[in-house]
Amino acid sequence: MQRKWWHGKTAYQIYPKSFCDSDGDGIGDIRGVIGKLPYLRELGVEIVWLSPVYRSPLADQGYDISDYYSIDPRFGTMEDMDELIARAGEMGISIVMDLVINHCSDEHEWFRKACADPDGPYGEYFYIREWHEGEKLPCNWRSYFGGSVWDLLPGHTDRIYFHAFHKKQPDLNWENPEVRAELYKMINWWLDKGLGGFRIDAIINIKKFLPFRDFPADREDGLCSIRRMLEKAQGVYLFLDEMARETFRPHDAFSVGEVFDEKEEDLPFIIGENGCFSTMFDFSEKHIGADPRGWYASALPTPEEYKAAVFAAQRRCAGVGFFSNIIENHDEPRGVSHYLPAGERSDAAKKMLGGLNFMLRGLPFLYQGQEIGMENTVFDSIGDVDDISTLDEYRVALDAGLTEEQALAAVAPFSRDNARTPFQWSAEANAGFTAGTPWMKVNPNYPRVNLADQRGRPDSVYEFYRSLIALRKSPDYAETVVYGETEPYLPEEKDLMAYFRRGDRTLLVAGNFRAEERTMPLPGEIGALLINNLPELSAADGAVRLAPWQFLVLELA
Ligand code: TEU
Repeated sequence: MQRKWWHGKTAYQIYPKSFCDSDGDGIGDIRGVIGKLPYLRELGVEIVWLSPVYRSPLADQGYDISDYYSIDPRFGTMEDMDELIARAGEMGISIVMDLVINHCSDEHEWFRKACADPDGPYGEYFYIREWHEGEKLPCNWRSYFGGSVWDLLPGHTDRIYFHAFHKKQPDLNWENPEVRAELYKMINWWLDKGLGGFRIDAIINIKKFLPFRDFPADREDGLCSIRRMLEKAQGVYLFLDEMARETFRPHDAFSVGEVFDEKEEDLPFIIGENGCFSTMFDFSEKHIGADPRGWYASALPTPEEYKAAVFAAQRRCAGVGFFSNIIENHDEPRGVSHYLPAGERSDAAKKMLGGLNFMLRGLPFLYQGQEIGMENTVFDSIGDVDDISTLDEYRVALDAGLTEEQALAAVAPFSRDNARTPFQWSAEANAGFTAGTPWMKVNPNYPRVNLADQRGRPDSVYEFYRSLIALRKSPDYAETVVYGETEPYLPEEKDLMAYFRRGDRTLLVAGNFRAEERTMPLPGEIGALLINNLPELSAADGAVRLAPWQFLVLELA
């Protein structure tokens, strides 16, 4: 496998709105990130992905861009952004921005021009169709945030436009070469500034299954999940390969795709040696327990399901490329609340889950707050919810007959807002996030879970993550930790997740995924104990006793 500059690094996602507020307006900003660069260096991360900070009405928190060439004033200025890229660079940190190019905002100039003259050139930038009251829509696909993908074109009664996500996020027409050229120009403009690369949003959606047509309805609304069309659409990799050729490759830029539902045979085109992206997120765990009826009917993953999904993903990418491994992001609940049994919030369990994920082959991506064990938040009422996706799922739950109280309780564990509460820096007011009023309520657990309490405390979740990152970088072990193959160990043992990493050394990674002690036979002599999330190790007679939630990285002799 050809070595790349980013392979051995640890990546970190920042959700700028909730990271650090430098000016007291209650909204995190770029200057807040600049102020925390020394923190990020102390943690040891070297690639930092910022969720969108471009100019935006923030209908979907910045995933609705109205100007790709400017920074939203709420986040700062272009000078701030340039300074962030430069200062991070001096510290050995590459800044990666979000690339939201499946759609733009309905407030983008292109869409405004399309509305003003749908038959003119900008009409071709979007999917606009003629339609008259009472007529059937071109297709019955349900948008990700609920309702039809079609809406009336603003200012018109006889035109409609397509949006896979919110109606304020009209899809760009990638079939139009002019659109692609405009987007590539913009990408290169950013890369020329010295940006490390991009995380590419919702990218699998850019190829539509055309001409538009219906699929069998899967809910009572008569619509069908838009994922049905993704299964049929062919040729997305032609677009992506062109984009890579025109932008990422000449810059040797890092790119991580938000790719869902990929087919196994497509993996080499996506993340292989000449793939269109450097890497893509492994989302296979995200769909465990998902019910087509909606969040209200979905179940949380069990440890066995989690383990099976992770091992299957490791098998799929072996010999092909690197997945980016996560337990959470800004679209998901907190990993420790999602993958650990309900109510389990011990530091040991949090470290075990983080360690099992971090030590997999691939690029570890931490999400802000994961390193201190941040948990899902509490919603006292639906009024506490900001996220459009959660509001939609709440409505779906009500439509299914749940009471308001039941609906809130049912969607809360899946809410994207769980990950979007402000970072918990300290036990001071607003968790030290802002001197003003935070745009979103701070998780009430911040006096218990915060960075100030954990920094320098050797048994904290934070110091545990630092030791994982240090191991990944250590000259003696990097080769194996980064490039070693993954081989499951005793995969049929219930609630034990263990695997080898085989490189120039052999490591055994093991986590006891339950609140009871157990014994695990050892496949060889222990050469060295590299990581232990508990103070003791008890090994004798070719076996090791694992305390509840114990996590170990052992080097075998
Ligand atoms: O997400 C794309 C996506 O398909 C899902 O993660 C989806 O947002 C989620 O399942 C809904 O609950 C990306 C971004 O990560 C997300 O924040 C944006 O809302 C979305 O694209 C639109 O840009």
